[in-house]
Amino acid sequence: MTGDTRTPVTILGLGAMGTALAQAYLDAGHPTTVWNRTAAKAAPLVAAGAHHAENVEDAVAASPLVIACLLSYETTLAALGPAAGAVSGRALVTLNSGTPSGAREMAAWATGHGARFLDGAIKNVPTAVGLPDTVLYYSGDRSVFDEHETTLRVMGGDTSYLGADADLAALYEMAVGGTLLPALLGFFQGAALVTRRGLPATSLVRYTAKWLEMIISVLPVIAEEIDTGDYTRLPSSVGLFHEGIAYDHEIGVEGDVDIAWHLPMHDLLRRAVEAGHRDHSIAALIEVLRKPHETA
Ligand code: FVH
Repeated sequence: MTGDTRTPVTILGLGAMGTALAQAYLDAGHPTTVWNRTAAKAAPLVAAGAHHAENVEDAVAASPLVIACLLSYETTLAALGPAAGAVSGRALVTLNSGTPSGAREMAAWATGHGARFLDGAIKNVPTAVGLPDTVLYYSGDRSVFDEHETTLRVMGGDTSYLGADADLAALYEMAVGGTLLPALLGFFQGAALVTRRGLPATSLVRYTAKWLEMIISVLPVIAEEIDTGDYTRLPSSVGLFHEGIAYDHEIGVEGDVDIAWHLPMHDLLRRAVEAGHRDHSIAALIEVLRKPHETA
């Protein structure tokens, strides 16, 4: 295949992620148009062969596939405003973080102006763009995914379509992303403890990585317990974690670290015990985390 036969792509937003996406398309030989609010950020990509559009309307008009990677749905809507007349008939893909309601608003704007809309999420860092196992998932207009799947895979090989509801990708983006900060905080607490003892944080990595692998190994069982409401399979009970509350407080004092981030989790554990889940698997915490549906 020659470069001429590859789908022209426009990238809107040249932050860390948008720049990596544009570079991936240039590397893959796609005619690539770029636009950014702060135009100076386009210079390295132009030097690498990208076409720089002076305004967002020209950027949208330049390609059948327009990929926006701005900060949020709000900033994407604001940036695309002047291009409202140009999006009709084009495939518009958004790749920012945000909530499902933001995705629905974005989808309503895009389809209301005649665009074929696909929302997506990239679950990795900019340096992982283009790698075979980099995860991206999409939802919305299936025809956009089917028509441009090969082109979308340039951004990451582990690419999938979740469904026709435009807000599904944002739902999964938030649902998967929720693990990140608690997991990192756990590592930071461990690093605070060992560095206070004069040991390097790097000495933890091997063991924490194994611990994370263990968590990965039990996720399927935990998920099945949640889906069935039968919290009897995983042999790690709410009661066991409840006992551990005391250790968190003790290590906070002994290691001189702030354990305040544990307190809401301790509260969940206490409420789960009060609700009768002491002998249930830790997956039963979802019963106190998930608020009851309000009836209208
Ligand atoms: N970077 C990462 O590791 C994560 C990985 C997972 C997914 N996220 C999400 O991707 C979106 C973009 O992230 P980013 O890393 O590219 O973000 P920045 O480097 O901060 O660039 C932000 C771009 O958005 C433009 N922008 C912001 N506000 C406006 C606005 N009002 N109008 C027009 N453009 C706007 C900004 O333009 P400028 O400041 O350069 O002029 C950048 O192009 C994000 O949702 C992550 O959560 C990345």
